[in-house]
Amino acid sequence: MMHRRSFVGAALAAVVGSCMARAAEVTVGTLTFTGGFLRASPGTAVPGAGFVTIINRGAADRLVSFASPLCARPELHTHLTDNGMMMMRRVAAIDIPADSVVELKPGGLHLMLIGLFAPLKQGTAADITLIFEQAGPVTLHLPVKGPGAFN
Ligand SMILES: [Cu+2]
Repeated sequence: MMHRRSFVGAALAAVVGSCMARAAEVTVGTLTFTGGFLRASPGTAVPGAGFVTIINRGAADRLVSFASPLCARPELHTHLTDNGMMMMRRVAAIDIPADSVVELKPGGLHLMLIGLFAPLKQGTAADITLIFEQAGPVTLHLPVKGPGAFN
């Protein structure tokens, strides 16, 4: 199973990896990942974006970075409004409070794939490895949806 190594460090690795790797929802330890997707990007000049909802049924954790073979510079971003202008800002980490749901979604927190090596084509899928302070790395196989997709 090619995505098995995604679930490094989790006690449930074998169980989860064998049957859930390609499903829309993945659970690793106390974290469940659902509704993840990337947005199609027509070229490589504009960064790609990724989104996923993280459900935490355990103690607090933090998303500290992510890794991807798709781009040179993966960054965690948020949106904020400055003088009525919607802008994106890099954040050092994303807090995942205990027993919480944290949504990475268009217009809010997101994964920014800067320096794409190739266009992200709708209908394909790609691996994104989220790196948590406590849970460690978790690789998700995310579908690439249309450039304006909201979920
Ligand atoms: Cu961004």
